[in-house]
Parts: sequence; structure tokens; C-alpha cells
Amino acid sequence: MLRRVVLPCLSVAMLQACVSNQADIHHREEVVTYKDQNSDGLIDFELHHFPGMADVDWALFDTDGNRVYDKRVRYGYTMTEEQVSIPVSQSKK
Ligand SMILES: [Ca+2]
Ligand SMILES: [Ca+2]
Repeated sequence: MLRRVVLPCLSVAMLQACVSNQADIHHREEVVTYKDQNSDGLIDFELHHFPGMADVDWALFDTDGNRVYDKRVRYGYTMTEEQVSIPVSQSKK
């Protein structure tokens, strides 16, 4: 009897915990920072930071200053880099 009552309750509690964590992730506010790392007056870096989360931040780099982001870095449990081709918006500060 106890097994029939406790196990379903534990399962529901575990599912609710998973669902609420997923909802928290989607409702956390993203903070985007833009920088001009080489001081030429043009944005060449942007960081997408999610406060309170350690493994979802990512950044874009324009490494050659041609106003096109060419590298994306993801800062998760491991840092990964990938090539991209994304125009840099100069209207952000
Ligand atoms: Ca720059
Ligand atoms: Ca570039």
C-alpha cells in the first residue's frame, strides 16, 4: 500500500522539479554587453550572459575588424569555438 502511494508522489514531485527548472531557465534575463576591444570606434565583441547560470554564456568576436562576427565561443562545462558569419550591429552600445 505504501509503495503504491509513495512512488507516484515521488514521481510527480521529481517531474515538477524538472519542469520548474526548465521554466526558470527560459525566464532568466539575458544581459548582453557590447565592447570595442581594439578601440577603433566599432563594436567587435558581444557577450551574452545569463546571471546565476554558469554554463550557458556565449560571445561573438569580430577578430579581423571587418564588421562581421567570425567566431562564437560558448562557455559551458567545456569552452567551444565555432566559425560564424554574422554582421555586427553598430547600433548597440
Ligand atoms: Ca573595434
Ligand atoms: Ca570579422
